[in-house]
This record gives sequence, structure tokens and C-alpha cells, in this order.
Amino acid sequence: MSTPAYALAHEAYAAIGVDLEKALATLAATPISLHCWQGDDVGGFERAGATLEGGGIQATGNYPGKARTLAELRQDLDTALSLIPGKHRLNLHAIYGDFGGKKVERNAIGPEHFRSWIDWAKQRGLGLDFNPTCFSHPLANDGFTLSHRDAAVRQFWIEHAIACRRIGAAMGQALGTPTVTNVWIPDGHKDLPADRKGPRERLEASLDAVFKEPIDERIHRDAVECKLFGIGSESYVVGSHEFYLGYAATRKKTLCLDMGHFHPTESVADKVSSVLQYVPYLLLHVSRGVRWDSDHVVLLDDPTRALFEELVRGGFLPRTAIGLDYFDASINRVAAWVLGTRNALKCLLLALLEPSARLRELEAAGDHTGRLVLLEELKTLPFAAVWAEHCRRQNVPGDRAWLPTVQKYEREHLAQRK
Ligand code: RNT
Ligand code: ZN
Repeated sequence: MSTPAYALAHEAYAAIGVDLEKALATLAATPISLHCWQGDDVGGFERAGATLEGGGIQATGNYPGKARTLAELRQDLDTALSLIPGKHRLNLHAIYGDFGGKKVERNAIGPEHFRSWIDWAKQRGLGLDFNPTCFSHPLANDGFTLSHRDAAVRQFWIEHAIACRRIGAAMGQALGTPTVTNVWIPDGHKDLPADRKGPRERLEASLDAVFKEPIDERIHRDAVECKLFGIGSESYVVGSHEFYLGYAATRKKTLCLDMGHFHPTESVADKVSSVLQYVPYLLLHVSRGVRWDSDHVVLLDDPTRALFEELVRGGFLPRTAIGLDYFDASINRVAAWVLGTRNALKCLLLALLEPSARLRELEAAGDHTGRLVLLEELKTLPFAAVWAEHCRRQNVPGDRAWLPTVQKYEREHLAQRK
């Protein structure tokens, strides 16, 4: 039974021409890909106790209770997923394979190392996404991988990325929903390079080698992720925005836009309708950079709202894969997953609750005053009642009710991990 608050919200939104039921149906049908790496600060399971090393990104904080094993990570994910409304996806990195305690070189990994993840996802009705791990490795420690000047090092990473595409395809095939395999590399220079061109030429050739084998788009998509700068690559990143935009447009690949990878005043939302004019498909890494690409937990904030508004206004949801990318090690990691995912969903719901036809009419009529007033007044409509109804229908706790579950889980499980 819907609540009286929802009935009132229904009236309020109907009065401005918004169909709540339609919005909730779209919300329920839109998956968010949860990033496995929030659970253990991008450590992975190649070696016990491994931590994120080198390579353009950094996790900060030492909150107790990070997942140390596959079983712990899965248990944490199950807890998080039980507090997030809807059916979602899991985004895995290559270092999270089920290696059974054995050392498997990155260019020798195969679908067999992800069989238990595929079974896990199938049991839960989740899709999987995937990523080569081109960092935390001796052959990545000098800051170059697919664009390395040494052909043997490049070849190693090409083989790793090819292995990852095959794993991604096996996941998509087994689960009946296409896996997006996203290539991000840390390559770049801390200080001013003398040659910006050579590494980019080598990266282009390496990517072409990686993507040589055609894979059916119904089971798998290739994405490439650009970046402005990274930790230790402040002066030059080989895979810049212009580089990958050109690459994705000419090779018909999925472009990944990470909200932390641009100048702080750039709007990622504004890029959506531009890049989708030229690339077939978009992958989003919904994140929050604070002063640098700091990967803070996603908020219900203006940049995230604007991003989802663009997806809805442009009718781009069918051409966009939505993933999260942050790794905060300074707070409860399960809460970080739940809060960030719920916030992304709230931003999507807010966008779905816009009276888009009315706004466009005002704009077409040149009534920019009316457009601004309506946009502002939308902010105080009873959105909370609609969100609460969504949580109720999806059988998960509403706001203020999920955190106690995480706190109990922390006491009973996370706090025992010493
Ligand atoms: C790094 C990229 C990349 C990573 C993950 C772990 O700057 O954002 O997406 O965060 O692959
Ligand atoms: Zn990212």
C-alpha cells in the first residue's frame, strides 16, 4: 500500500504533467554498476594483503574492516546490495579473480578465474562489467603500460587486455547481458615531457592490437577511459580526453567519462550530448573529485544531478552504461557503496521527475524567465515521498533506516577483521 505522502506527491507531480509511475518504472529498470574496488581500497586478490600501488590513482584512509578475501568481499557486497533499491551490476577488475592462492600472470588470466564470480552474479540476477588492471604490477611501476617505449612491456599489457576482453565476453555470454570492459591505463609523466606524440602513437597501435578480435556487441562492449592528470602523471597523460574521443569516434568504441577526470570547473554533463553525437555508446564513472581526482563518495549534488538530467533529457539512457568509481578508505566501505549508489539513483529519479515537455515549451517560446522559475521550483516538490515509495516497492529500507543495518554488520563482521 502506497503511503498518504506518496498520494500527495502523485497529485503535486501530476499538476505539472509528470507521471510518477512511468518515472519509477524507468528507475527500476536502470542498473548501476557497483565498483568492486570500493570494498578493499583497490587491493584485489592476486596476493594476500595487497594494496594499491603506483600508477596514477590513490586510495586514502585506514578505516578498519576492509575485505581481505573473496568471501569477505562478496559478503560485504551482498550486504550493500540488500540496502540498494533495484537490480544492479558488479564491476570487477582483473586483480579480483578467483586465483585459488596461485600466482597467475596477468597475461595468462582466463574466464576460469572468474567462473565463481559469474556463478555468484547469476544466482543474484546481476550483470557483470570488467576492467584490465594496468597498475599495481612490476611492469607498470615506471608509469607506462600500453604506451611503453619497450615493445616487450607493451606486448605484455596488450596480452593482458586481450585476455580481459575474452573474460568480459564470457561474462556477457553467461549472464545474457553485455559486459562493458573498460580500458584505463595510468601512462603519463610527472614532469614535462619532451615527446607527447610518441606515446600516443604507441597507444593507438596497442589499442588496435587489443581490439583486433571482433566480439559480438550483444555480449560485450569495449570502453576507453580518458583522464586529464593523475598522481605522478601531473604534467602529461597519454590517454587524454581528445585522444580517446578521437579513438572512440573512429573505432566506434564506448567512451568512458569519469567525473573526476577533467578540470574542476568543466561540466561532464555538458559533454554527454556532444560525445554521443559521434560515439555509439557512453560509459560513465560517476564519482566526485575534490580538488583533484580524489574519488570521494557520490553525493546528491549539482554536478551529479546535471549529469543524469542530460541522460534523461537527451533520451540517452539506452546508450549509456552507468558505473560508479570512487574508493574512500576513510569511512565504512559498505556504507560508502550504499550511500553513493543510492545518491546516483536519487539523481536519476530527480531527472525522471522533470516536466520535460513543459520546460521545452517554455524554452521554444523564448520564455527563459518561466524556464528558470520552473527549474527552481522543482527543487522543492515532494521528491522524498517518491524515493521512499521506490525503496518500499523494492523492499529495501528507506533513508535513515539502512545505516543501522550497516552498523550492525560492522559490529558483527567488519570489526572482527584484524
Ligand atoms: C583511474 C580511473 C579508473 C580506476 C579504476 C580502478 O583514474 O578512474 O577507472 O579508478 O579502474
Ligand atoms: Zn574511472
